[in-house]
Amino acid sequence: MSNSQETLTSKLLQDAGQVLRDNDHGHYIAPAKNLYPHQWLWDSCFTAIGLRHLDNDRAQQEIMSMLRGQWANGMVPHMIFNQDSVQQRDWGVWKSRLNPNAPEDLSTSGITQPPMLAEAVVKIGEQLALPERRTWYKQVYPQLLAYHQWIYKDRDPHNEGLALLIHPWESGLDNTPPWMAELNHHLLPWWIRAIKAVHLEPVLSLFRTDTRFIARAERLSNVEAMALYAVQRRLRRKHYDIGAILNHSLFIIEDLAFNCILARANQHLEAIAKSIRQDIPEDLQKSMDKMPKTLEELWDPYNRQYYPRDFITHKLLKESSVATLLPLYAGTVSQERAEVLVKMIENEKLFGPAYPLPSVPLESFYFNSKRYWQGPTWINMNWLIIDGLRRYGFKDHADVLTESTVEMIAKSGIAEYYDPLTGEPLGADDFSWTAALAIDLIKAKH
Ligand code: 2M8
Repeated sequence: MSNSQETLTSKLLQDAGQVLRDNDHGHYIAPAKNLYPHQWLWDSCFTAIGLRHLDNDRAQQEIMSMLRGQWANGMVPHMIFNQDSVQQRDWGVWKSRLNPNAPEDLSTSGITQPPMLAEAVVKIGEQLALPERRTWYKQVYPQLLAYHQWIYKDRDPHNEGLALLIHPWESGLDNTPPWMAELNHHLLPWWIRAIKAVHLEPVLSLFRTDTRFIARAERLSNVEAMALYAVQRRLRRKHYDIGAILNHSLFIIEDLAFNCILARANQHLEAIAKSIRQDIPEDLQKSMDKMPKTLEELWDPYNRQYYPRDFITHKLLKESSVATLLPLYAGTVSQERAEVLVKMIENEKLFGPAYPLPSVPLESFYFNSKRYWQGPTWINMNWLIIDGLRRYGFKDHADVLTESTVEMIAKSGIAEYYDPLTGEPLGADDFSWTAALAIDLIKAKH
């Protein structure tokens, strides 16, 4: 590493630490100021993964703080709301206590997010000597186990070995093309269709708060944003009860990103259980064992890539996104398949622009280098894919992607996402998981 690169890296480490301190609300670290004042599930996990290098106790606290929100049925909600009065509007929207499983003493959302918890628990454990690591594992295991049991019980009603999602927010890739294509083709509420038909979409801006903080071109379109709220309201009307939702909702997807992360989370859960000499309950083990085979059902032999699947029709939803590459992170696919995915990363027309990895391949109809999950490069996706590349033995690819990612952040600042063509920072400034994962990418490499 040259002297100037070393200076840039050490400046980035300092800035990243500062971002985490600035976004710290005491018991949790918010994703960013203004736009994201609450605690989000996978944000806290990614944040803890980086934070462990600075303060492992605080990283443990971040996980325990997220687990405060766990529902009585085991679900870990995707958000715990900031209790300040200014933020009341947000939890008023959810009214999660309509469901008897929701906690009494704090307000949460009524859906989940990708299960990154087990990964964060293991990464924190790596910082500890064996006896302390076991103590840490024992502390979190009951809640982690309950979460995985809930995933299979509530979200795999047909025992397929794949989890279903009921809202795009659960995928974490909010306006990702496969979900948006489904929404547009079949599921827009009549009032949004009517507004579209008479070209009155701009009026919808009046109902949005996110675009007060972030340029409109960098967020979801008005129709997408309103449609996602409409889906949330439908879930609220069903009191977030999965039985009632499955009876009525058509918007149910076996999401690729979520299931790849679940596959890896299962491996971690098994390792945690083994280390503290616990047996995974038989039902859960049976469900988890289905994973390598069922993930393979999402492979499309014609386009030679993985896709999410419609839960009801079992049709693959053939819109590509960065999730296509996440089977690398899952670690359950064959070396041959992994090589096909690596070729897609190398391809300049797909995932290989100047500042990879774009959240949608460049040749996709949906690609827009600035629009949220429809083109920009996101650091959490890079982190997951780098981790997968290493485990499949693509060390050079992992190193190159790590370097380009760290350089882009050092050059452009700690943003929520980046333009994959220019490296320009987009979305919120001083974004926590970008800061934390930059720290982890730098520290894990040296
Ligand atoms: C974004 O999602 C939230 C809704 O959950 C939003 O748009 O307000 C996504 O990028 C999601 O992955 C992330 O966890 C969240 C907070 O950073 O923001």
